[in-house]
Amino acid sequence: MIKFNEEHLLVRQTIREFVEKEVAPIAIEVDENERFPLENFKKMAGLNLLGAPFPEVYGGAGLDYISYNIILEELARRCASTALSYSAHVSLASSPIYEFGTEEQKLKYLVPLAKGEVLGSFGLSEANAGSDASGTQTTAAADGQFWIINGSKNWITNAEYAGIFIITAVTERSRGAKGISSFIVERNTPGFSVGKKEKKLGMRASPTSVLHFDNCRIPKENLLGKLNEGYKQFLQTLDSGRVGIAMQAIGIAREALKRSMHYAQIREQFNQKIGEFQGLQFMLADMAVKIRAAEALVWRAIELRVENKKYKMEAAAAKLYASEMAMEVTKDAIQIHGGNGYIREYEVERFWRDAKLLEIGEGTSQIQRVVIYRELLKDIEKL
Ligand code: COS
Repeated sequence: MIKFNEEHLLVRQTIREFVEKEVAPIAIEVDENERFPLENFKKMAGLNLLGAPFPEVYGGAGLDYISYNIILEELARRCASTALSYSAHVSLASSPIYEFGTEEQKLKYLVPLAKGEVLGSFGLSEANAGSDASGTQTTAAADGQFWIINGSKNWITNAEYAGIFIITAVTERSRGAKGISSFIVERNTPGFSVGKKEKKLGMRASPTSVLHFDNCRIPKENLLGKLNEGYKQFLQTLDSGRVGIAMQAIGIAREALKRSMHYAQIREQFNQKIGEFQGLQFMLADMAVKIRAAEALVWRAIELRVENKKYKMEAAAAKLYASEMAMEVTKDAIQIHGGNGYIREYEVERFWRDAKLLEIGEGTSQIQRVVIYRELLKDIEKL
């Protein structure tokens, strides 16, 4: 089990104070207006959080993966939209450049991302390539010193505000998933445009848009990693991203439990605090147990990743269990708050709306079960 060191405790305290002071007060408003809280990101850049897990030489804060996940959890407690956009920036857009980029690409693209001078976005999914990400239709054709990209991407977090995009495209159709590559696209590239912003159930302050590529010409050197290895790269990126999604689920659920505990101590019905009814005590106890079970799974996945061990199954298990747990816990939080739980002022209905995304993004619950089963098959003898 992971033991937090002084740095981790300091990170949690610092981010918690920041979130209480800056993020929490606008959380209701940004959800209501479906407004991206750019000010949160500017302030986080000031605290050097936008490149938290990357080395200082690339503009990062040099924190470890544990601290990064602590930041995510604390952000998600008060504004899950901010946490989601933050994780898309760090884990989905910046990490692939750090993991697979050349030194030149790191200096040119990772440094401004990590310093928070520009926001990052990751374009993988398409209208007909969601769970089946190998079904990518977007193409990248070599043309002298350029790649010419054509196609579109759907449900892309941060696109409206991002300046740097990591995208996937087919470079050799006949090779199927082994013919997909990753590319870095700058926002102002001719032929590239960000389309309509989607209206969503939850995570409403985290912008989601469509990307269009119409003979978009990018320099040859913007291929990210090796040719035709894009599929493998993003599966690796998603393993880590799924841990972050699980962490956000825990953040949301912990806040839902805290609100519910407080509410049960003040709300009176039948001449007593509702928390004195054993029915409610059981609900609250169950919520706490589920959160602890999710925490055990998530921190186990983090521990394995930190130790450079295989963690694909643990990441999928953590994501699956924690996101479903967050849906159950936030549903019960609404129930405990009764009529007040159903109105926006008390926020728990937002927690539930936000939690739903976590069962879908970075691989649905069904895909996580597929991944878990396949990992089990590989190692039946060890069961
Ligand atoms: N590190 C290194 N390599 C990895 C890896 C990792 N963490 N994870 C996978 N790979 C490699 C595999 O080893 C395999 O390599 P070889 O081809 O050399 O054997 C390759 O990547 C492909 O992996 P796999 O065979 O498991 O891929 P599948 O096509 O069978 O995967 C599923 C199928 C459905 C599991 C996969 O497409 C998936 O996760 N889909 C969901 C996509 C998703 O989450 N979309 C939402 C995006 S929101 S940003």
